[in-house]
Amino acid sequence: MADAPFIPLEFRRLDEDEMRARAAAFAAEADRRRSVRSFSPEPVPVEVLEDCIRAAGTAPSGAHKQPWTFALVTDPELKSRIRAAAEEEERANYSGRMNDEWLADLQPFGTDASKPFLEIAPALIIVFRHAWELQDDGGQGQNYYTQESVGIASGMLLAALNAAGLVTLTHTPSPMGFLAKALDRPANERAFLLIPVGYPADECQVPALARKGLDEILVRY
Ligand code: IYR
Repeated sequence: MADAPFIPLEFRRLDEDEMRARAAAFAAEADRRRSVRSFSPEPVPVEVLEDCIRAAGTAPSGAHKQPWTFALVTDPELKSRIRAAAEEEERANYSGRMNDEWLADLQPFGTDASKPFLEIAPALIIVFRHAWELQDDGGQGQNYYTQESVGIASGMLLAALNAAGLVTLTHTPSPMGFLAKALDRPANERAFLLIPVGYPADECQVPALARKGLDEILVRY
């Protein structure tokens, strides 16, 4: 038997009309989210970011180990250092580490090794994955399904930030080992995603993309 105490589930049953309305509204709001690379420097309310991180931290995780840390960076000097280190990796990526097919696939997005948004965006959230559990006595414990757990938490974070009226980019200037170093994270933490957050620049443009329709992503049995 489980030795964790069990408590009654708090569950609010919605009537069907409300379910339909909420599901449709959430889908429409998710569909308005776009990855943004052109940010306004305008600061964002820190409480909003904290609530979004709070929401991310409710994600399910393997054995409820909650194997994540969210580093919130607003310090301009630290953002500059992160930009410089990220651009160094990206220069190596764009000039050899990414193959021709990869570069061709990125062509429509017009990306290159220059990452000014890392300095311009008012906040960066770096999501760290705990590859193993650092115990209070310094020992190493096991974590489980950390990619899945941190992936879910990151998705919830992006959805929460979108719902709060902010824009984001999921950025992966790989390899991202420089982030644990720059932020002095403990030995068990691996950078998983770097998420610039803010408002879009006035002149912000995004690629004209089409999303797959439901018929292309849903198989029914
Ligand atoms: N990390 C690089 C390259 C890049 C890769 C993929 I896959 C993208 O969807 C976008 C960019 C960069 O951020 O430029």
